[in-house]
Amino acid sequence: MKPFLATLAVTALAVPSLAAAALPAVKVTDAWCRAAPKGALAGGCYVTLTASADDRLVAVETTAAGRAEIHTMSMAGGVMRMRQLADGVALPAGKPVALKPGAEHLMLIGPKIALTPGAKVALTLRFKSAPPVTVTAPVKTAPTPAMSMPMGGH
Ligand SMILES: [Cu+2]
Repeated sequence: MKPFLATLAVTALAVPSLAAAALPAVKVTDAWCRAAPKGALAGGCYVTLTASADDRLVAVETTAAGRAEIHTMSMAGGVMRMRQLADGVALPAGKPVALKPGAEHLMLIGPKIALTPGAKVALTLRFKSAPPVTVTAPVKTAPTPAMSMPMGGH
């Protein structure tokens, strides 16, 4: 059976156009990172994700920080709390999912660059099904006044 399977694999690679049409994809728009004071221990980044088929954002990577995590923010007993989403964010087919301040967001832990307006942060987003997407998120000051939040104001 082995030679037969190998032939199949080669055939599949030889017709990338057919394979590409069926591949799920996630469109990433409106990527930005919130400006943070010099020496901040963490910073938030935000994107809008639109998946072509049901998918899930499972990880984020960047060279601009020690590591990056997917967080959610919620109110618990009148206190704003943030926690890491171990299983990521669900992306229903065709529905734009906005990661935004006060809700789901990407968190840069230990930024290696100054998060000042005009700086750029390259983010690689990994999905359950779709291939990874790398975007460049400009650093901007928040469009709305920053809410007071625990864990260092991010
Ligand atoms: Cu966070």
